Amino acid sequence: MQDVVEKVYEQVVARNRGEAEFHQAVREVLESLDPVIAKHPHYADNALLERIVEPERQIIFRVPWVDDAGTVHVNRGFRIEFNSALGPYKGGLRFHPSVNAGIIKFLGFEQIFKNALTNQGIGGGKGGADFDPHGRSEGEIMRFCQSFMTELARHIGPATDVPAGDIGVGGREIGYLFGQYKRLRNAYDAGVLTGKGLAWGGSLARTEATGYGTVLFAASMLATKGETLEGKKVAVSGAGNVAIYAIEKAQQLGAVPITFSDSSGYVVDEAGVDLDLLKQVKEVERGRVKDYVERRPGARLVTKGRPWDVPVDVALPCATQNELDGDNAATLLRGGCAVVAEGANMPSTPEAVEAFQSAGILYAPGKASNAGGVATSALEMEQNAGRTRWDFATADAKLTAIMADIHDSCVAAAEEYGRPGDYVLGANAAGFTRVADVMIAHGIV
Ligand code: NDP
Ligand code: 2IT
Repeated sequence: MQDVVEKVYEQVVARNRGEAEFHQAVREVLESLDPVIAKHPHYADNALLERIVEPERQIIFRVPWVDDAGTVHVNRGFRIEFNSALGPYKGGLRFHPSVNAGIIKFLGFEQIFKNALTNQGIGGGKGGADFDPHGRSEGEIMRFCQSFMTELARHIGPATDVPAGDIGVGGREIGYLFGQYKRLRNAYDAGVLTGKGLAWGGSLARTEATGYGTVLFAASMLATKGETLEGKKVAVSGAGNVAIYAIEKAQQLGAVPITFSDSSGYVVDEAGVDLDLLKQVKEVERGRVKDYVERRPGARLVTKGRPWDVPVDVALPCATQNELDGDNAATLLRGGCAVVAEGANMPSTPEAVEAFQSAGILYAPGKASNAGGVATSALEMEQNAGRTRWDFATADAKLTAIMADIHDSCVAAAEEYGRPGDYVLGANAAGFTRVADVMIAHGIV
């Protein structure tokens, strides 16, 4: 990294001690900025880089709640309002026991550039809690969401900060969060949250959007080589919202997804994933991947290793950060994998990214390839503001156009800065310059 950029990184490490994921996300963006700053040195003026790595506001709060047995629990809630240059803070809420300030900061930081890539006037933020929803009853989930929103409500609003889902937060949780927000504010501000139910302000295609967008991005990358997804074997990790709809879109485009996973292991189904069964197990029954294997002859559950051990043409990591390391990348490459599109946020470690890039395969970082979710959230906000509702085809066509535009912006920026085909540089440079130009226009704030 150039000196000016390296200094910013060192400051981030010193000021945010122990927050390894945040350091990792910042480093990846700053490394991409070398050619950008070399060409346009004014982006380093007026401490712009120092400002962009510092959240505008960090809210940390107590979330007390009572379980079914009457025991009181205390979790920690977060909302990091990172950057509002382009619009209201926008980004999901994650409920997972691993949540801490560093994880929410890394997610919020990524979100700034991802949201800029969508070109929809949304700033970057993220939130969540170190609450583990696994094994909790419906009543416990509802009371937790109500307590979480009791504090969060004072910080958010349709023009201020608009949360949505992420790991552990889906349509059910957004419902409980919205119900409590409405009650506290006495206002039906539909645009305060996205990922809502279709009967109360949600958008068609939002549920599918992240997974669909990830696969559309993979297809766009392949198209630059004159290829398609038809007949390609695909490894998917995760079995949640993003993974399920990545599998659906991959199948629609003629590919054959053969794996998925959760924290108990991964499933290999060489005949191709039975999507109806997977949805039944995961969306309806909220079960584990073993429940799929028990009902699907030929499928097997593997409890050691990762889906990346299975030879495939395409890998779609759709579970969580750093779930694909350098060894996994080497295994994938040996097995013939030539395309990686990230549905999760930062699923590939720096060593894995380095391996993909030196092998010259098509590799898309999550902030580009998984932007379809937040893009469709912005479409939901647009419908809410207009008190209108589009049909599926309309929302889906807009999502498809946005993903194509993000792909082309990455390609153009990678070329502009001298590294054609480098989607990491392309995504970071295109996202950064959009945010930086507006921060300059707004003065030192
Ligand atoms: P879900 O909660 O719906 O699903 C998460 C899946 O990943 C589950 O199968 C879960 O298994 C697995 N998983 C989560 N954490 C771990 C872990 N530490 N180790 C192993 N498996 C794990 O979340 P989403 O599908 O919404 O999110 C998946 C990824 O996509 C995240 O990185 C998220 O940030 C990203 N993303 C999500 C968007 C969205 O619109 N929802 C938009 C853009 C990115 P288990 O149940 O066993 O924990
Ligand atoms: O990581 C992400 O982009 C999300 N979890 C979706 C955010 C949103 O506001 O829809």
